Amino acid sequence: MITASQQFAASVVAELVAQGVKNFYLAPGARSQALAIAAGQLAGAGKLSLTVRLDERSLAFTALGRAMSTSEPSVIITTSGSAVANLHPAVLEAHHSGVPLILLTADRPSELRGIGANQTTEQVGIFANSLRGTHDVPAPRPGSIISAKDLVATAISQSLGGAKSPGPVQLNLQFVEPLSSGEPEAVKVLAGLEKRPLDFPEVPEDQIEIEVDDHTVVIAGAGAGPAAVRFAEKAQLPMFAEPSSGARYGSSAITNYLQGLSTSLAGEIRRVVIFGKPTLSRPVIDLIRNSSVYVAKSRQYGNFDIGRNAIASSWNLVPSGVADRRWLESWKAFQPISEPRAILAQTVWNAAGSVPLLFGASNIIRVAESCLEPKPKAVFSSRGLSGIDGSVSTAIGIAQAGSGARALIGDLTLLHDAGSMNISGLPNLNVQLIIGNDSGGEIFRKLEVAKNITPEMFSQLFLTPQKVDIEKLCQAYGWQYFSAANPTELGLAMKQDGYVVIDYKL
Ligand SMILES: Cc1ncc(C[n+]2csc(CCOP(=O)(O)OP(=O)(O)O)c2C)c(N)n1
Repeated sequence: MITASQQFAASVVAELVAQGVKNFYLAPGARSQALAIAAGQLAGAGKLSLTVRLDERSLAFTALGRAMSTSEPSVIITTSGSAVANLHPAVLEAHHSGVPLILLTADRPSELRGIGANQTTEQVGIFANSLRGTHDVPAPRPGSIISAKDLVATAISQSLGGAKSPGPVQLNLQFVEPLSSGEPEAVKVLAGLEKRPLDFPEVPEDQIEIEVDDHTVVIAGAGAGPAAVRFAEKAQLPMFAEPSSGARYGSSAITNYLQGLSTSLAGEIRRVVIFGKPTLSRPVIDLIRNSSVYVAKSRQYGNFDIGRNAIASSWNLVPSGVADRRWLESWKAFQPISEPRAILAQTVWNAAGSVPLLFGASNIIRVAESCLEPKPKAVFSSRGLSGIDGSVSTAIGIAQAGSGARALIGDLTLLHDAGSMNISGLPNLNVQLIIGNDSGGEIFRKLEVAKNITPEMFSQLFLTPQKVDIEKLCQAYGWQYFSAANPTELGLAMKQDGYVVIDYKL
């Protein structure tokens, strides 16, 4: 027997594959069963990569990590109801950091909305303005099955950004009973489809020249990439590159620019040229607010203009002129900071090999900003919203892209996403979670609030000390556990393959 549900689901999934999408993520559920069957059939035939996880929140962050790493859209399949809402944190991060996702959210037919039907809510609009596109697709019924080809083409192109930045797209797919059947085989459906590769939008060719001098610096925030390095090196300018900029390398990169910004040298800066999205430190944001600003537009972050003072922006910036070498050299005078977190960050940063590194959003990436020597590296961090959520899953998704992953995160960041340590159903991957364990949220000590309340209150409301036995957590979820108290022990533990937690006591 062939059902309309299965026929439509098979064509949606097969069209996605035919049009170049490879990475699929599924959480179990009834309403989405036809999509699950189609994805399972194509995975069985080696036509797509399918990852099945129980918790939709973990699932979505895993898909996010894969898409961050590959720049290709990850497809996420869920059932109806709160399952869809569990995608929200990762959808927000994808929206704010320009990462392509395609959500296939199964739904009951629209006539059952608002009358108390089981597991039925307003799935259209649930993500508000965070989507590049939403399509509420009526349930396929015998004799009225819409063509999936154009729907899928639109979803892919919206997720890749078109004129905007890449981001999440929702296909809300209504299904009525019968919800599935064994036929048609999605593999056969795929065989009849025209194949084409993903069509990434071109970066516009517009270009402007920026005059540079001994009062100019380059700021490279998250996602800045090699363009920032090329600009800075050509003009011999100092470059302040955040750890997750993908630009913290080369002769222009400054190790401890934050210290420099606290000296009289800062007063020499009049002009800044920004690549990517800088978020980490107040002195850099203040500098942007108080300078003449030029912005390199980026596919991920669009036209970054935090001070609303950009004089000009363009997709391609070219320097006009060259600064005096002494200007660059004067910024290299500042030594890396030295403290236990810095030693941890340096040991991980300098570890041999080319394993991609994910920084959690807390203290360590801020310390890293002032101590990591320039070095080319694949680095990621969720700087769209700087959430401490989803870091374990994001690392797993990055690892799935092929080279493993190392995440350097705080202990609360680990616990926030501890459920993602459930690796049932996942293949053997090399994922190392390196925990800077200070038993709580030490980052809050840097906030003004720390001075405004008693230590007891501060501890209860902000530090939130934790006493979780991380070793037992690892045992329960099947991760290898290593405790490390110094760089040598850390170095040894980082040589281990598989799912590894390294508990580094700060
Ligand atoms: C989802 C989310 N919730 C809350 C926060 C606020 N927040 C920022 S850092 C932090 C504590 C992090 O603690 P930990 O991971 O142990 O790192 P540490 O500060 O000790 O380095 C919290 C709760 C956030 N960024 N994201």
